[in-house]
Amino acid sequence: MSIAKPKKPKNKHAQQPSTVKVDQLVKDTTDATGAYLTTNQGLRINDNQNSLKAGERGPTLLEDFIFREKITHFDHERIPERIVHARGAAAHGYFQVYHSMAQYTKAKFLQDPTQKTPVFVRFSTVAGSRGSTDLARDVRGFAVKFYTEEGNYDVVGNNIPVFFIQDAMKFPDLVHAVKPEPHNEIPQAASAHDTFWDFISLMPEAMHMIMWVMSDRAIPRSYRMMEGFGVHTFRFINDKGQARFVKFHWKPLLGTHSVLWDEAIKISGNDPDFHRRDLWEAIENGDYPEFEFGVQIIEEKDEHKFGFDLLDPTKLIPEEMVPVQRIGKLILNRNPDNFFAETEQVAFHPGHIVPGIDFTNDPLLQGRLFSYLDTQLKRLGSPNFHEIPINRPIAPVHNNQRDAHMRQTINKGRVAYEPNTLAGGCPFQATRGEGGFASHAERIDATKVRARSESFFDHFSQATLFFNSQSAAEQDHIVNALRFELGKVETPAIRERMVYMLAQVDKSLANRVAEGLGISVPAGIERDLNQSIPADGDPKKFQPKRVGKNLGASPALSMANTTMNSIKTRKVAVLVADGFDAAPLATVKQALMNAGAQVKLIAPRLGQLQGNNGEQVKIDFSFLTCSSVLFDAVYVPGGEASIETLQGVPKALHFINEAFKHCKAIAVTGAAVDLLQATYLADKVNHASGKGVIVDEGVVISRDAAPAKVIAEFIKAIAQHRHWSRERDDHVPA
Ligand code: HDD
Repeated sequence: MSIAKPKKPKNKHAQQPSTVKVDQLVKDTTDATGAYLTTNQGLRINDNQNSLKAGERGPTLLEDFIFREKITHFDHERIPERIVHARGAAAHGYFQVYHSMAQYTKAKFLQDPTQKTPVFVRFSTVAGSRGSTDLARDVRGFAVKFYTEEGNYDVVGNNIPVFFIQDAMKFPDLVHAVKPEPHNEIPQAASAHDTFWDFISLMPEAMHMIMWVMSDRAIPRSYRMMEGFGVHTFRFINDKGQARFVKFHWKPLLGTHSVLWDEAIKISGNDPDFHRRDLWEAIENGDYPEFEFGVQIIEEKDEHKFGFDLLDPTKLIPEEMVPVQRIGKLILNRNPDNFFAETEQVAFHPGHIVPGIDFTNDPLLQGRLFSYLDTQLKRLGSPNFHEIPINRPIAPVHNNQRDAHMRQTINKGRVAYEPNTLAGGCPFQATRGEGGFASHAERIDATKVRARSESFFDHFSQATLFFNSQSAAEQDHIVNALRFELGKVETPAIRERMVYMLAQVDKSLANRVAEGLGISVPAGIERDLNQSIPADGDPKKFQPKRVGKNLGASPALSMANTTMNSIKTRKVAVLVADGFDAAPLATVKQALMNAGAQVKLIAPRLGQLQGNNGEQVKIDFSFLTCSSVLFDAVYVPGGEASIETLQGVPKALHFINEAFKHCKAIAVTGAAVDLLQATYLADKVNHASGKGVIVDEGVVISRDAAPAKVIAEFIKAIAQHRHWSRERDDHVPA
């Protein structure tokens, strides 16, 4: 028998004589233009310069309620920073699906290609505090809040598709190990210290993730140029109740690009806000960051066909095995108005979910489902954090939760329970057909155990697959990163344990790292590793086992295979002094800008400079206020007088050498070719003594060619991102 839906009872208050409603009289205070300065009670302030005193030279009076209100508010301005992912930057935007995904999921925001779902995305680093550098070697957070009409849905992911640990039980240990050491709070935002590597060297399951964080993925060029991943396997559920497994991906349309470690540490000094600024400026310039949403869908019957467990968050599904279908696009087109109100107070939670999407039993995900709500209570101070504007769903919220700190909603009526008759049964439950969330009815027949499935025990195969899939340059960078990180470790036994672990991934990798550390790979270290198993566990099961079979490679794992067809939003430095060659500069600049690049003029001093045709140009930076590491490419136009000046400016020569060292595209025209004689690119000039355009490992040289030819080669060289063959040139000291 079906029960008729209860009707909303008439609001008794509506029949009462109308009274003045204060909430309707409250003014919008978001814009202070033309407004008086007031206290928080709305009292206009007459003197914001002086506290109230007993005489001009007398003591301040306790009576000064204006002063006390101001200082009290100030004293309480900080809220606890996020325990992880404290440092971040965010943006608003929207998401649009390309075609209906109804076959796989009933999630409404994935049905209609004409519908735009608002989103708020926060990118972050994990280990550092709020004020730490953006360029730390670290995993980047990639958290997306979809404001759907069925409620908020959060994909709280990272820029790396796997994680350090398999069970949330180990998360506090991992985070304690990577954070600054507790006795002296050193080092900030860095994993290169003893406690991190002590822990990792005892956790074979971390080895796949370690390959990723030691790769250049951990030092992205921009938040706009990194991939994102949901990491865990989730479920898609369609309206027939059919479930499939799904992995989520974000693919940046500008490709996946990184900086070099030497650059990262220099950027950290030059501009610790590098990624935050880059995101902000791109949006202000109208270069809206774009990511495609990708899914890997796996039928339930195929759950066990992969040779690893889909519930194990230290594993990925190679794209060559299950292709990523790109199903929609995310566009970030608006900067926040207020960092604290939005970026700092936004509260993500993997448990914010909508009908059509569900969890799996991944033990890391299961633990996260507890942690995020708990952390919001601590950080935002109240279970009413969902009422903070940035967290408010666009879907209507009705329930019987009441009161608590800072409650904003003024609920009406006497009923705050369910079932009820006094409010006509409202608010009432929704059937599945009406969008009511019903958990996927997974069959579970199990023994209660504190244990891990043996299907989680292969800790090295995918670490090896990742290493095998990297280009020679990428492998070199992993070796160097490990030499750096372990070189900062002071305890010899930790270094030895780590190279032993690396030997289980790849012998040559271990040998190269060991050589840099001046040690050799030890034969066995089982005794130490026994610490990381349960007290009654079988040590044999947990010992590292080197990968036997040939795993081949997954080309999708290498950034060498990423998109390299555009120079959009790339930053090009132009080095000039008075008397620069004005005509080619104007043509090259315009062509680069037409292709979407940003061009900045750098000179020995700020102000205006004069070209060889008398034209004045405004200088963006002096050599003192910027550095080559903040740019993607360098162009030096000719002009005898300009080049003569630059030859006497060591910072200009260093700029070119450093850009060369970091494998960036460089173009020089006219008399600027002579400037190269004073740099470590002198060899290139000697080769380039002929006419026309000479292109050598991303260096474009021309004394006399028409700018059009130079431009075409320069754009091609910038789009390549980096010219790694130059790295073997180790004579450049920059
Ligand atoms: Fe987490 C924040 C991503 C495992 C507990 N996590 C946080 C953020 C991201 C992730 C992107 C920042 C969100 C924002 O911008 O506000 N976390 C991940 C991923 C994980 C992961 C991809 C593994 C696949 N996290 C993880 C575990 C736990 C937590 C296993 C605890 C059991 N994470 C938290 C947290 C944070 C958090 C303590 C800190 C601040 C916050 O939640 O809001 O609850």
